[in-house]
Amino acid sequence: MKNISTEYKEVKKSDEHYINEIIEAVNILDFYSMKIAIREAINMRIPMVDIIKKGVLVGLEESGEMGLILAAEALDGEIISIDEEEQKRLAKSQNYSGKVVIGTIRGDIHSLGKNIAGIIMKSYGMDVIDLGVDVEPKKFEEFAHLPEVKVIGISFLLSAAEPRIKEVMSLLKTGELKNKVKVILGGAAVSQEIAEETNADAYATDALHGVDIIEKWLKTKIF
Ligand code: B12
Repeated sequence: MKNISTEYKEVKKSDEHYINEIIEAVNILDFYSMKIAIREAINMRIPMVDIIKKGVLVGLEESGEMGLILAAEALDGEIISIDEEEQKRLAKSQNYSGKVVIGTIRGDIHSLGKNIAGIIMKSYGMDVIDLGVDVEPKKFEEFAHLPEVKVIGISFLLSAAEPRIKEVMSLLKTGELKNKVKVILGGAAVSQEIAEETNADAYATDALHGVDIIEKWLKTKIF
């Protein structure tokens, strides 16, 4: 008969096996193997944060931008197919007070980075409302008024959409919303300069960086 510690080691060993399959698939840029490996890891109930941090992100160290695009598609496709309850079970159990609203700015239809950021936020146990792509500035404002919303995360890949970012910021940084919500920008068009020009509270160099910033905001309850 196995004792508990042996069983525990066996579970850990098999987790590692599934994580290695993800790393390997991302390394060799094999999209279908990525999907299968991610799906198997999900079926094994491996926490989402481990699938991403120990699997996908480690694999990406070798495979560059094409790997990022493929892995983002693969993750996105697999996560979307599991229901909200299961997603919550796979997330870190954290108690954050406040919801995060994300969306890609009006005029911009790039979705992969925003989706990955959303998946990582959910894997941390954050409550996320995803408004999709091509989101009107007014819509961000409308959601910012919801009592539980504390953070607005805007994805922004097309430089031409900068005036829309300024429009959102002028709606969110005035009146009662000024001290109610924090705004973080993410995506390829974002830089320190853009964050300063638009008056955003922060910008993310990548999704994990963004989630760290949001986690600090939600934990320190500075609202
Ligand atoms: C894939 C892609 C597309 C796909 C998008 C598919 C999809 N469903 O998203 C398609 C083919 C549709 C597309 C279309 C276009 N594209 Co395009 N596209 C890209 C490409 C190659 C990769 C983007 C991507 O998905 N990366 C992978 C993801 C995972 O990375 P990411 O978006 O950077 O996100 C990461 C972080 O930034 C962060 N993040 C992102 N959002 C957020 C949000 C928050 C809140 C947080 C915290 C973090 C966060 O998290 C992610 C993980 O770390 C980039 C090149 C590049 N270097 O970015 C060009 C690029 C963005 N595209 C570009 C252009 C010009 C276009 C088109 C106008 C082309 C055309 N002439 O039609 C159209 C735009 C149409 C429109 N109205 O939006 C330009 C933009 C240039 C600029 N500075 O304005 C780029 C930079 C290519 C280039 N070098 O010229 N594109």
